[in-house]
Amino acid sequence: MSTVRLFFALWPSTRLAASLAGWAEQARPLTGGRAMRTETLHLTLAFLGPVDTALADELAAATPDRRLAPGDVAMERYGVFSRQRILWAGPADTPAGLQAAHDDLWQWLGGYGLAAPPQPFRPHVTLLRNIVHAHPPEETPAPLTWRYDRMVLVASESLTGGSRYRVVAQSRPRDP
Ligand code: 2AM
Repeated sequence: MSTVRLFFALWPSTRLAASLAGWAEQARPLTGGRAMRTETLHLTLAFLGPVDTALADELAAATPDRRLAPGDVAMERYGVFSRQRILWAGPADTPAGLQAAHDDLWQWLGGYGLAAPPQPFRPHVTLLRNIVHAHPPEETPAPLTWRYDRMVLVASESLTGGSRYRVVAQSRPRDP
């Protein structure tokens, strides 16, 4: 059986990604670690893991009609996941709209036999991996507002030294 590793994510505009890369740059002298490439920065809504390619095709075909209610999420703090040695940027609290988008998405995915992870949703953008000093820097850059109106379905291919991401589908924005 052939599989593909999939996840749904919010993808930042080029401009927002550049600002987030600035957050990574500010933190790196304090935490160490390896910066994610700017064009790969994202906020995961649902990590599906390896999925049979037939199901992946079905999900990609259905994604355009999974319209998201538009919303925003603040990038306002650094955080670390010390076990994974990750430094991230994200909101102080999960916005209700984003939580609802996450919950709706998993409810829909449940119809395909996929189950949400038991851990609560922690929206974040991974900025640095393999950090050495697992404490978030005290000084935070100016907060950013991320306005989103769609999500993307991404295939992740493992390569030596990282992952390559391929956007395979995206949801249509809602009509104004
Ligand atoms: P991370 O950045 O915190 O590692 C692709 O791997 C995306 O899915 C990343 O944003 C990653 O989050 C997220 N993800 C969530 N759960 C994962 C898991 N169990 N394994 C790999 N990636 C996971």
